[in-house]
Amino acid sequence: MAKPKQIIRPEDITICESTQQMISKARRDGVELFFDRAEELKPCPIGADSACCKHCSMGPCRMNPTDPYKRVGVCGASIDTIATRNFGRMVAAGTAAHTDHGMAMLELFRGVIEGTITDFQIKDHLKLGEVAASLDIETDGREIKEIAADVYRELEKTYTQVEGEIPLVKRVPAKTLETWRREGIVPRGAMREIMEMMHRTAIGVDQDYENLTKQISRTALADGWGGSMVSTDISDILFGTPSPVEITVDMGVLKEDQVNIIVHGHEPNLLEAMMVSTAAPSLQQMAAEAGAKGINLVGMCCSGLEVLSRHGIPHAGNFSSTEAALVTGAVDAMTVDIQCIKQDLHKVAGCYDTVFVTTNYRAKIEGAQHIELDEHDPLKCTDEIVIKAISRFKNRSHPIEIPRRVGRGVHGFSHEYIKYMLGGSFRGGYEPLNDNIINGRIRGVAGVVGCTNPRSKQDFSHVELVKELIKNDVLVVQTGCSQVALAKAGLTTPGAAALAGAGLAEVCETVGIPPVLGLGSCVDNSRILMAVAEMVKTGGLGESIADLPVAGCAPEWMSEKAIAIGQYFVASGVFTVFGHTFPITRETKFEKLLFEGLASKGLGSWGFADDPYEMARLMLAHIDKKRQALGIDTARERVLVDMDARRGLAANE
Ligand code: BF8
Repeated sequence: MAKPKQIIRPEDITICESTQQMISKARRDGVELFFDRAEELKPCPIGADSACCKHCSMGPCRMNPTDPYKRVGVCGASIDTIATRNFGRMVAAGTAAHTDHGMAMLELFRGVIEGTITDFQIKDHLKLGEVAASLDIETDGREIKEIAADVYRELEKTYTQVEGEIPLVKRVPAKTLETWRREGIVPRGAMREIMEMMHRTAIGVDQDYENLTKQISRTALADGWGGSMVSTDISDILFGTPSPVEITVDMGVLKEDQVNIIVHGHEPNLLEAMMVSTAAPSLQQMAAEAGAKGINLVGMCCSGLEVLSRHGIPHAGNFSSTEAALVTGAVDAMTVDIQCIKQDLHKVAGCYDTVFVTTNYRAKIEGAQHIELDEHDPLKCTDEIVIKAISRFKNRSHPIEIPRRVGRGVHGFSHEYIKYMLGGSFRGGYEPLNDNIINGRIRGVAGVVGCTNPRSKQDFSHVELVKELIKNDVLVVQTGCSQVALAKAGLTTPGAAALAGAGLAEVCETVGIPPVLGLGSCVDNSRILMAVAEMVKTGGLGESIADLPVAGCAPEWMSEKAIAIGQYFVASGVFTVFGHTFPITRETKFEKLLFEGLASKGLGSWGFADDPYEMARLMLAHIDKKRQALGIDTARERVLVDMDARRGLAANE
């Protein structure tokens, strides 16, 4: 007799109560979600350990992960060559995603400068000036468009520069850059680095795992200090640099009596255009005539985080909740552009007659309706989608069940705002942050970022890890789906300082900030790079990023983009822990290089843990080790550190 299929309880799949509720509803409705497939489809054990090479037709060659040096591939490739190649291609793909997104933003910027695109403008002149100054572009007495044209030309090199160093490495602390130069990993343009990465990982090319790892770092750095940073800078220039804003998250932001439109994806232009369409009096009128009390625009994933940070647009949930939101039956339209769009959203949307639209020529879904966003006339696309959503509202035929939960928080902390909030308008700078780290009120800073993954309980590791960190006086900065998990759990409110250790709580209460700062989408990890660069330049905490008492973590990662981000943090000098799974064969030379060897070269290192308490332990141990090396491990008594003392500390290293 066949064994009865075990039904997993929703509370074992996710700690997000709204998603739990929708998993139950989907089961009642007979709708399959990705959680179900994650249960059915066991991951390939050889692939999970990166012990398979399929880059030519002599294979695929499978190694034995439990005895990795027992055999080699048909061509003779060792486990180290194979795993490094696989890792390199993940970094290349992740870097390509971020840099192609950044390039799209740059093209939009060029259209605005040339006057061919008129629906978007240069909104943040201050940021334009700062970006220009950081690239040594003269701004005094010049027209905005002239400055912008020069900024465009410099930033284009981030992609196209065939030799030399990309312009944005000017922002890297001197000693970190010196290490990169010594290691030969200063990036050229991303196109060159990705091309070389793909070439060197093809059959019969680079078969020295250490040499390959250098190209892996260089490619990832072309993402973090290149394509992602360009994306953040240009999005700020065009749409405004975020500053703290009160936000709402979770599925309770959907409204039964309104036309609900969810924008999911990554490029902010679609949502910015959608904001204009949904506010248009003619479409508001059309919605009212259909019986709606309004048009409710809501974001998901990173698109949602871009506009949550800039404009306080409500956010319905992170990656693992995108199908679940459709199960409410309340979504009249969902639009998607690029990245992290599950193919089955189209099918789930179909079960509830939700209008599902792809909008970008680079990311169509077989069978799904496509209405392309043309930046020269963006409202043509967004108006059409709003009209379709109104029509679906009018003809709603499915019972609606919206979870009531709404989380609140304060988000929108850019690295520029961190400077201002800690220093005030007279003393804007990172000195107060560094001082509070030196005097021990703040033990260190942690970036907790990244995805959710159906193979680990949704949001659980994010929330537990962050609670552990703040309890131990670690200030947490966040991007991506992680911050949505924390916002739902109420940890991005200033009141969450009550959960922090005494030192961190005192700083948060004095400044009026949460202990967990949401910095934006995944490309905005570049804001974390800028923040750590500022910390080094401010002084007192060492000379390179690798000296800082900081650590990073992506507890529930799933995307190749996360691997690229992890590698650029590691190559920048940050100890970076990934949770639940790591694409490597254990007990190999490549593993030793990533987890120990890179740090001995002056870079950061990778860490891995399967539960959030162990992740926190690893990160705290690293932060304490760095504090000890800086000679500030005993500085927990409240010493006031002035500039002289800070210089003294730096000189004593
Ligand atoms: O870039 S955190 S699941 S949405 S990959 Fe995707 Fe991961 Fe979310 Fe944004 Ni980032």
